[in-house]
Parts: sequence; structure tokens; C-alpha cells
Amino acid sequence: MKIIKVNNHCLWLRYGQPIATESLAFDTQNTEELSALPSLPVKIEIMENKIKLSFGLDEAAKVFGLGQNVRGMNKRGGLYESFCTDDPIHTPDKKSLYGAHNFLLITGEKPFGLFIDYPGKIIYDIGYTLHDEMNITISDINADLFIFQNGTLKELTLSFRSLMGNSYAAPKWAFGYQQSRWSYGTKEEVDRIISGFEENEIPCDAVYLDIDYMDDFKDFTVDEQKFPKFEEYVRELKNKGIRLIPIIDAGVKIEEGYDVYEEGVENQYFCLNSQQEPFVAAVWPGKVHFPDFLNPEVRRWFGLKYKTLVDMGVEGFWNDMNEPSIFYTEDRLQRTIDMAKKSEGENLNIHSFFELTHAFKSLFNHPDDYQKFYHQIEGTLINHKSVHNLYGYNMTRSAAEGLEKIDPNRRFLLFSRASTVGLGRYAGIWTGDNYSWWEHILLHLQMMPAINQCGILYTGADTGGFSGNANGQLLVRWSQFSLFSPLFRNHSALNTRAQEPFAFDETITRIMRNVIKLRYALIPYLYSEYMKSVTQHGVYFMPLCFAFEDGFSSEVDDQMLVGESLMVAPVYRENAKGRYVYVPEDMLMWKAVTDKIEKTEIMKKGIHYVDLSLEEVPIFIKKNSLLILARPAMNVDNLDLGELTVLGYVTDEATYIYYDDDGITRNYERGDYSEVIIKVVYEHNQYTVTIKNNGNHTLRKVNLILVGPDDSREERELLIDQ
Ligand code: MIG
Repeated sequence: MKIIKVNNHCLWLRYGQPIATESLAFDTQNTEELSALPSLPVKIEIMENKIKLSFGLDEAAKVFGLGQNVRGMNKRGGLYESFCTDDPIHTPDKKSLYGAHNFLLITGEKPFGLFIDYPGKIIYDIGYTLHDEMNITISDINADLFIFQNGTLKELTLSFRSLMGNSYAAPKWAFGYQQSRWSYGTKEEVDRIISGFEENEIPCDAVYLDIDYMDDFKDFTVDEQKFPKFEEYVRELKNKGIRLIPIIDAGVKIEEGYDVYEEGVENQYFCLNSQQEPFVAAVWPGKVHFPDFLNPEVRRWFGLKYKTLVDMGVEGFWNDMNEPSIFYTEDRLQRTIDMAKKSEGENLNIHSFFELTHAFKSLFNHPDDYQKFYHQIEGTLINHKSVHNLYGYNMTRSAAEGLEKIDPNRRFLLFSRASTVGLGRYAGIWTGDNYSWWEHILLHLQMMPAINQCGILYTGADTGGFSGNANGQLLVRWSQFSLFSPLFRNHSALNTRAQEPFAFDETITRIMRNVIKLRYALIPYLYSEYMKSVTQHGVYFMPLCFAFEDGFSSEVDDQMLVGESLMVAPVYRENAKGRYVYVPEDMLMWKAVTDKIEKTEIMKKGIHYVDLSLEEVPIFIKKNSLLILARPAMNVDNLDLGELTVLGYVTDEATYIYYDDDGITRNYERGDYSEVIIKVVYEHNQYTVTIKNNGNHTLRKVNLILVGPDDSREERELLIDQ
């Protein structure tokens, strides 16, 4: 075990300079060395085959982080496990979802952060067994521990982010609205959906293809019957401003003659069973083999397979089922069937009946099945279980590295279902199979900042809910939150009620049109904040207490900060006509309906009940901060970024750095981006505005709407010298 203390943090690093670390490596066999270590905030016990970390929680202590997990922003009170799991029912009792994100922040007089670098199971008991204790059990002694000290919660997070390296940057069009459903199964169906957007004048940048586009669920194939002349079709849609985003699954279908299967078997690219034969699991296409993504050669091979679709014009992918999900293994299924046969004709009672049904239910992702296969790492066979959390990460890494080889300077849209920290370097994630439940708007809101803290910036949830049936009201309220997430995608499951923005009634269609237009108006700001977090190891979503140190801010877990200027407080209760909002300092509230800035009001520090009709989105602009807006367009490529509106709440001075780049290449990595510095000074009841242009920006005109103390307001236009 190595313990690495990260003591110094340099804020707003550009492109990954090293941060000061002090490594306290010691021999895990010799626990005496441990007691000689300088004082650490956690107690460490090394046992025979596990490590236990413990920490006393005083009454005020809060625990943030742990990425994609259920329950509130403060994780105290819960029991969690890091073990990537395909669990489609995200209820508060679940210990793990698709991601394993071992970074947490503990508040207190001296807040600190912990990152555990270990790819197998870790159990977090955070004030669950004992109210005032946190106990972490790592199921091996080969783990490294990073301790982040001396800084605020935000600074500690930035240190961790710096350590993780540069972040993936999604293309700008991926900030447009995106439409998905399992499954738009034919070209005609996709056309019908796109016409729905056109006829209803609702902007959209991407439509997703779920498993039905494939020929018999085989990765990197297209069903010619359902999608004839696919390549032409991809280009035709791109001319309309719509990108098609196909799904790729982790399992490779076992089928003779299928090239991916044949090549994989021939080159021993698949995970092995204990007899050293390719391991068989059953998932979506029936029986599959799992590519051994932990092997670099396999990653190179699989990554280049994306070329088939890239050559047809595809610019984005979503990687699914890569925990990996296992519906069943053959022997377990056989045992279960035998058990059922034995029960035939029996008088099943409460015990035997539930034993039988349990056996069937637990076929799906059975924990023991994860011990049945092996990876070959540098010639050694490693049991999957001990490296489980690296699987989806490495699948997506394989895709990212492949795409970089295929088209080196292009930014592809890429996100995964399973992840571990570090995935943020290659891609984003979506939060998997949620439900059309109001509770999941809140869960989504609470998860987003924690996912960002763990270094994954491009993220979003299935808006409207995946399983279950949404009503129009739910879709509206959910979209009013999702419009702030980098990934704003409406996705739903097969056999659920249709939930496209125009699938309900006229009122809902009108409101959804406005909500989506508002999203497009916000894109310059959202993209600028996202790219600043990407290039400066920052965070995009933050809990209030990352910026406000009053005690109450850390209690608030149904509001959050989006970038440096905004606080959002979405409505997440059915039929609510408003909500309570905690305003941690005087702020300007804009009740937005679309991009038009009509209702604004200064809100004093404190708790307020804010009335909000179904179409109103409350957007809070922090004091001495600016928000930039564009006029909405039907897709991102058509946004006119030459003319922007600047809405500001300025009582003294506000500066906003508006980042922009071409949005499609990696040239920003070589300094090809622009930063427009907008500065507003309020003095003697007057505003002075200066705009400085660094880099080639096309800004021609700015419409200023400035609100000052006592709601004094000034509106004017400013033409920019080119
Ligand atoms: O077993 O591809 O989370 O988004 O629609 C289901 C079908 C597999 C799970 C994904 C979901 C997707 C679905 N997939």
C-alpha cells in the first residue's frame, strides 16, 4: 500500500502541471511501519487480506462525493459499495449503481479528501452501522490511498481533478438537445421523430439508435432492411443538423462468420473461463464473449472497429452494458431450471416458493458469476472480480483511443454506462436506467455534482425517465433541470409511454419548445463553463457549500451551482406551483420561460417561497456575476455567436471570461480558443463596460441588461470592434 498525501494545490492549473505530493509508501506486511507514519486524518488497519480505514464523524461532519450513487449529496447514513452494477431500480437502499467512484470529501474543521486507487470491491459504511463513525473496507491489501489536505472543499476537489489528468471535451453540438428511445427501430421511425421536431419547431441536434439498428444485436453492424443505405442517411441527416448516435454493447455475439467474433476467438481477445476457453455469458443478443479490455492489444483492436461506423459519417457513440452486465451464465441457468423441474407438482410453501423465484431473480448479475472469468494482464491470469471496476472504463478508453487514431483531431461524442474515476479523461457517462419518478429528478440533481467531483464532467440522466410512464408535467420539470446538464437527452425504454417533447398535448409541446429554446440560449454560457472546467481541472456542477461558507449552504441538497455565475433550484414535486429556495447571498432571479428576459427580481439572502408556473424556470445569477445568452437556433451549428445578450447583477464589479473554440477539433489543446473578457463596473450609479477579446472571436454586438442595487436597471447595446 502507498499513502500519498497531496498537500499543495495550485488552483486553476492549465493543462496538467504536477501538484505537490508526498508519498509515504510502506510495506503492507510490516504494520509496524504504519504506526511510524506522521499523523493521518484516518485510522488505517491492515488485515490479512483487507484494509480498513476508519474515521470518527462529529455531529457536524458531512461526507460528499462517491460519484454516481443513490441518496442525498451528503452520503452520511448510508452503506455503499464500489462495484459497477447494472441495477435498473435506483431506490435509496441500493448500494451501487453503474459507476465506482472512490473519491470522497469529509467536512469539518480541517476538511480532507480521500481517493482510494483500487479496482475491486470497496465497502463504505458512512455513519450507517455507527452514527459517528465512517468505516471503509477495501477487499485487498494492494490499494493506494491518496489523502488531500489543506484546502476548502472546492480546492481539494480541484487537486484531485488535477491528479486525474485532463478531461474529455465533448464537441459543442453535444450541448444541443438530444432525442433517444429504445428503440427507434427503422429509418421510417427515425424520420417520423425528426419530422415531429421540424413540424413543432423544436430544436434538436442528435437522435440515438439503440440496439435495434444492429443486425441481430451484433456490434458494428447495421441492419440493411431497417436502415437501407445507412451512410447516405447519416449524411442526409447531418445536412439537416441532426447527428445519429449508435449504441455499442460490451458483449460480442457468438455467431460463426461474424468477423468480430471470429477475430476475437482467433487472437484470444476474449476473457477466459477457468479452463482457459473464452468465457460465455448471456446478455442482450443471447450468448456472448467479453473482449478482454484490460489487454492493450484488445483495446487497440476493438477501438478501431468503430471505424466502420465513423466511415459512414457517425460522430458519436454510447457504450452500454459494460459493467459488464450478465443476464445469466449457462451452468447457473441449468441449475435453476433443474430446481424448477424438481418443484413440479410440489406444494410450494412460503419458503420453497420464494426460494424458487429468488433463484430465477438472482440469475441476473449474480455476484459469483464475476469470479468465473479471467483477464490476461502481461501474461498473468487475473480473476475478474479483483479488477471488476476497470471493465467499462477500459471499453470506453478503447473506443476513445480508437477514435483518436481513426480521426485524430475530431472531438467525438462518447459516453459510457459503467465507469470508474479516470474515465473522465476519455468520455462522459449517462446515469443509466432511471424511472419516470419525480424522486429521480431530485436523485439526478443530487448525483450530478458528485459525479463532477469524481472527474467526470460530461454527464446527464435519461430525462423524462427510462422505465415507467412519464406524464407531460414530469417531462417539463425534469427538462427544466436537465437543460443545465452537459448531456441533455430524453431517453425511454421499450414499451413505455412515448415521451418526445411533442408526444403529449399542445400545452406541453409549447412549454417544451420554450424549455429547449432556453437551453440553446444558454449554450454559450454552459459550453464556456464546461470547457473552463475541462481545461482547468475544475467542476461544472457544485453543491452550494463549494462557494458559500455559511453553515446552512452545506445543508441544501436540492439546489446547486452551475458554473461560476448561476445557482439553480428546480421544481421536483408533482403539481407544485413553486418551491422554497435558499438564497445564500443577494441574487438576481430570472423566471425564464424562453430566452426572453422578462421577469427578473432581486432576491435577498434568506429562504423564500418562489411561485413558479409550469413553464417557469428559476435561474439565479450570483451577485457581481454575468450570464451570457445567445438567440436560440434549431441546432448548435446555426447559433449566431456574433450577437450575445449579457444579463448581469452588478453592485460593484463583475468580470466574466467567455471561453469559446471551434467546438469540433482538438485545436483548443494547442491554444486555439478565444476568451472574451467582459467587465462591468458599477460606480456612482453608472455602469462602465469593457470587452477585451483574446483570440479570434466573432463577437460583433452585445446587448446588455444590467441590474444593480435597488433593482436599478440599464439596457443598452454595445458594438464590438473586430
Ligand atoms: O438491457 O439497449 O441502459 O439505455 O436503452 C437493456 C437497450 C440494454 C440498457 C441501457 C438503456 C438501453 C437498453 N440497454
